[in-house]
Amino acid sequence: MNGKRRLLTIGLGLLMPLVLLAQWEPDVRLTDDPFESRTSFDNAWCVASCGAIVHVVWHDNRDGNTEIYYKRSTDNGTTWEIDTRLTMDASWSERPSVAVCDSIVHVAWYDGRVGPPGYSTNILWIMAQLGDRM
Ligand SMILES: [Ca+2]
Repeated sequence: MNGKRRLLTIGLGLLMPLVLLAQWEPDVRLTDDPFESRTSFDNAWCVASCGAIVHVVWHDNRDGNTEIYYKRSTDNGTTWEIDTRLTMDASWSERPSVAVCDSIVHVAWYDGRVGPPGYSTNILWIMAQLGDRM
């Protein structure tokens, strides 16, 4: 066994107990409307956190067509603020992803509002400062 392989084996051996000992908290229901709520199909980042602040984005059609929604917790998910609708357009808005850097939150999604109706998919983006209501 060469030196790098031995070091990797030792590193994995040290990390494995930490992974096995991870304690997951109970499930928390974040949406409560009669329509389907979905995160992105392609496993994009639908959750981002910075410190104790956790941001979640998803899409659902509670308002008659798919829209992007956002929810935030400022206490590591113990409590959650109300849902915030980020898009207000009659065309579909789906598959959001979220990123956070310091106090800036970025949300991108794909949307049918630009281009020929029903045929065009475009990427839209929005940002907010922490503390702002999105
Ligand atoms: Ca829409």
